[in-house]
Amino acid sequence: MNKKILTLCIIHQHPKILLGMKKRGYGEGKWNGFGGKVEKGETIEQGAIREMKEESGIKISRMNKLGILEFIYQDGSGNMEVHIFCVEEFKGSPVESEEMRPKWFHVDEIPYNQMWSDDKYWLPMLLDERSFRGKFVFNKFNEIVDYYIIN
Ligand code: 6OG
Repeated sequence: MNKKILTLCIIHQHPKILLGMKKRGYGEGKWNGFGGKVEKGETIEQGAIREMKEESGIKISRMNKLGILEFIYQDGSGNMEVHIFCVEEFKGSPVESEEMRPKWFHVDEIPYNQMWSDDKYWLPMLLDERSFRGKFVFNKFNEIVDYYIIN
């Protein structure tokens, strides 16, 4: 099965992080970082920068690649490899796009119950600037049935 390569960027300006409410499509109704599919002819980093700009209006100046996660879907809907970046410097301020409604959250008030269920395992590591690698298996109800994460 072919594996899609995607990016996910979280801006961390301690004690706050920027998340976006996904307004449509895959992951609708969840808070998440900004990102999407890497396109043909661009590097993963270029894809991350492009998606961040398209979805939030923010131009990344410095980022740190901290994680790679593999998501396996038992329903066969296509597996993903998601490259996760912590954005440390940027230009501009977040604006709502057709896809995302951005909002700053205090690190003590991250809305894990309205996020993908894998996030609680790795987001604390990203906030500690620890790198990580992992794999999550989801059933057809988008519940985690198996996972590992190492750092
Ligand atoms: P578009 O297909 O809308 O990009 N993504 C996930 N993020 C988290 N935290 N957990 C998951 O668990 C995810 N699956 C996908 C990758 C989709 C965006 O959503 C992320 C992309 O940034 C299953 O362009």
